[in-house]
Amino acid sequence: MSGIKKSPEELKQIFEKYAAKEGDPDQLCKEELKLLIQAEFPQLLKGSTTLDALFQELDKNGDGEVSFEEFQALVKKIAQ
Ligand SMILES: [Ca+2]
Ligand SMILES: [Ca+2]
Repeated sequence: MSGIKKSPEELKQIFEKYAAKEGDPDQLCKEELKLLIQAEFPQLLKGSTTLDALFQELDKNGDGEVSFEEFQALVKKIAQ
C-alpha cells in the first residue's frame, strides 16, 4: 500500500495542475516542480536526492523548464 502509483491520466492532471501556476502552462518551472514533488511525491526527496538534482535530471534540454515529455522520466522513477 505505497500509494505511489498513479494512472497516466492522474499524472497528466497533476502535471497540468502545477504547470499552470506560473508562466508557461505547459511547462513546469523549478518552483512548480518543487510544489508538485512536495505535495504529491515527497518520497522522491529522501536520501541524497535534492530538488535541484531532480530538476536538472528531468530538464534534458536545459531550457530551465520541465515539459510533459521530460516529466515522463519522473513518472518512470515513481513507478520503480
Ligand atoms: Ca508553468
Ligand atoms: Ca526542458
